[in-house]
Amino acid sequence: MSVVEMNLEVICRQFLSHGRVYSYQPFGKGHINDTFLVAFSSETGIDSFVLQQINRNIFPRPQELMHNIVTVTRALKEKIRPFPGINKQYVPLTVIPTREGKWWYEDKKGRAWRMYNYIANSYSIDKLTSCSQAYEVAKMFGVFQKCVEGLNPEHLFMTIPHFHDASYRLDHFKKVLQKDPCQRKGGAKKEIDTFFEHEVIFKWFEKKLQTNKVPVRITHNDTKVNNVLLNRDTDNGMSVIDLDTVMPGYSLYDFGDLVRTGSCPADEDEPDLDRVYVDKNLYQKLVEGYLAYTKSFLTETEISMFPLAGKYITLIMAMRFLTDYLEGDRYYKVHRPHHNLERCRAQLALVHSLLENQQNLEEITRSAYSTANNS
Ligand code: ADP
Ligand code: GN1
Ligand code: MG
Repeated sequence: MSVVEMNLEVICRQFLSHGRVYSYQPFGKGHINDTFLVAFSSETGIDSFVLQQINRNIFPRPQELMHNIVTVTRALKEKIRPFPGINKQYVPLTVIPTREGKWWYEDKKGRAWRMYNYIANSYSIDKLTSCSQAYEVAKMFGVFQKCVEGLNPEHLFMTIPHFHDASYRLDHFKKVLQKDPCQRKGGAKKEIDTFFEHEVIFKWFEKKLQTNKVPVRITHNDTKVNNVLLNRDTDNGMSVIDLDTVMPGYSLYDFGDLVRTGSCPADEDEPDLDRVYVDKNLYQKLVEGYLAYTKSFLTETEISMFPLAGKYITLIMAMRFLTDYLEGDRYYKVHRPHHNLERCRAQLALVHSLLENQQNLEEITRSAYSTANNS
């Protein structure tokens, strides 16, 4: 569907009263929603907004999704102020209601739209290029965690049930494998075998969550590094975005996805697997940044499981990419043939490197914990 067919003018007017769409462009590199940067002109000048079409195949209940987002964005706005070194740079993501006072708009074709403030002078990156970026990105997700601490996880909806549930994902993967609807499994034999070799990691991690009584918190659940906005001039963290999967979960899911996307200097779909490995310096900065605002309330058990969390989440993500490949690329946006298979291969290469470096990561975590500030 082209942008013109979607009639962005009509959609924007549901949210903004006076003026006209001056320009618009597709925005960002997310795999899930369709995002547009819209410039809207009115008597007061030109203002920019972010308009998103929520992917209803993935989020069938926008009402529940937006309830979660509004709850959390309010908490972020209220609680952000007292933290040292954060309040001046932080620009909270704000949901712009429709003129009727709703949090999202359903058009005549049943498509769901929402609008956010545009966080100007910001950028997001798919892979980190410096230790200071690693620290900033992790710090922002730590701040996020600190701000939502006080909220009751039971007051949020599960926007995607079983999102990081490895047993559920594995079960689905096995069913798809059996059917092989697109006859693609022959080309992914090596990767499929690897999952069966690694099945034990899933079981072990899940058992540890249970036996260690790791607390359920409100978590972001999609802490990939491009879901933090950094300031163009200073590279400081500006905001945490992409709140669609904010729901009850474990802090280890968030730290794990940070490791997956932030400790590797290559893209998540890097075809040259020699470039996919865990950079220990980046890992260290992720631990330090995340702990800067969470050390005071995360349990020692949670922190001791940090080095396992990256492996667990990266393996789940590898399996989700492969499952989608086998199902015919129905979930993730793909940009070339076999893209999901390439993503899976890169993620498995990272799992391999994380396994090889397990002991180093444990040492780094212990030492970063003992020296981390406690804000
Ligand atoms: P997806 O769920 O598809 O990943 P995101 O909400 O992460 O969608 O948005 C995609 C990209 O758009 C982000 O990575 C970021 O670059 C940009 N973006 C999203 N919201 C904003 C905003 N409010 N201000 C500035 N940039 C934004
Ligand atoms: C999707 O929305 P985006 O692009 O930030 C996905 C995440 C995956 C990620 C892999 C709702 O995140 O779970 O980790 O792609 N989001 C959803 O890049 O499935
Ligand atoms: Mg995103």
